[in-house]
Amino acid sequence: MVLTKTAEDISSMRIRGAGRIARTAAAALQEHGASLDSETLAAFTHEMEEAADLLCGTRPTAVSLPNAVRYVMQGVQKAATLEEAQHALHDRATAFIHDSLAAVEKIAEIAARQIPNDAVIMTHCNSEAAIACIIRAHEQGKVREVYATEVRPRNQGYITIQMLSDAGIPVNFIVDSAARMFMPKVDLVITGTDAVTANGAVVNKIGTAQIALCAHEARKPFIVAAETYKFAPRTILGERIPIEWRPPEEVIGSEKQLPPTVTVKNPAFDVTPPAYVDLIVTEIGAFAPSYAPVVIRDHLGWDIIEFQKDYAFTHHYGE
Ligand code: RI2
Repeated sequence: MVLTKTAEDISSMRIRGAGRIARTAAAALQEHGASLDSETLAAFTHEMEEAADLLCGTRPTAVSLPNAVRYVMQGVQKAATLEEAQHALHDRATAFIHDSLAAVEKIAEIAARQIPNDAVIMTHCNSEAAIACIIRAHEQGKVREVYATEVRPRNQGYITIQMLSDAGIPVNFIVDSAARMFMPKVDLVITGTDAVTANGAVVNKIGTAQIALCAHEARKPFIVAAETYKFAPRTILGERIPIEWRPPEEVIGSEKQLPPTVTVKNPAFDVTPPAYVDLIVTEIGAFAPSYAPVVIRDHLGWDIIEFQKDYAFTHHYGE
């Protein structure tokens, strides 16, 4: 029950943000495992694998989700007894949630060193990792103001401006299409990410790529805050990150009738090429995007490629 509700909440974006989705999935697996009365290891593993499939099918782009599920499920899959599997599931979910929160803290600490005094920062969408960096720099007295975008169509920018305001940070709220106009006024851009590929491309909320392009044009650093579990192992094999397409109603509302020849296209994410990314800040350090394959090899492990199945995503709207 908790599992189904969690899956629905992630799908509908009541629970959103790549890190939060990952932690919520880990907690849902933990709760689900504790609620099962399976009598054998095989039955328990089967039920848990079904739960893992359900969660991984909710949203296709944020790789934090399958990475978290894989980490937790490895405890079940490597266990020799039912009791061992139950304990490993519990311990791994707890560890993932703890490590995820600790990673955000560490990223904030590392990124704050990259932020100059009296900084004007632009951010896009609502990323707990990116906001943690800005707040940490603010606590060090280094932030003059932030430009935060609206983030059509789901308006996650409203969450961002509330969080920044709660932290006492002056904010300029702008529509997405004003990013280029204000870019000359900012010192750097910081965003989060839903996935980093093996070649260092950053998959993030729609609109990120054009902001990165504007930053590149204006020679302003484009910095990405990314826990290591945002890196996508299967991209080592040349696989592409699927881009989630969401319903037209998010863009036009449910009441509006469109003219008959009009189709709404609503991709939720875009891909920023590594050439437009200056720095990726993780909990293990800050580096250029070209370091991405090393992170995948050393911090996620090649065996992750074996584990991940092809989770079919059925909610395609448009293409
Ligand atoms: P944190 C969000 O996706 C945004 O694209 C955000 O930049 C990214 O997750 C990372 O967020 P959505 O769930 O993990 O709003 O840094 O579609 O919070």
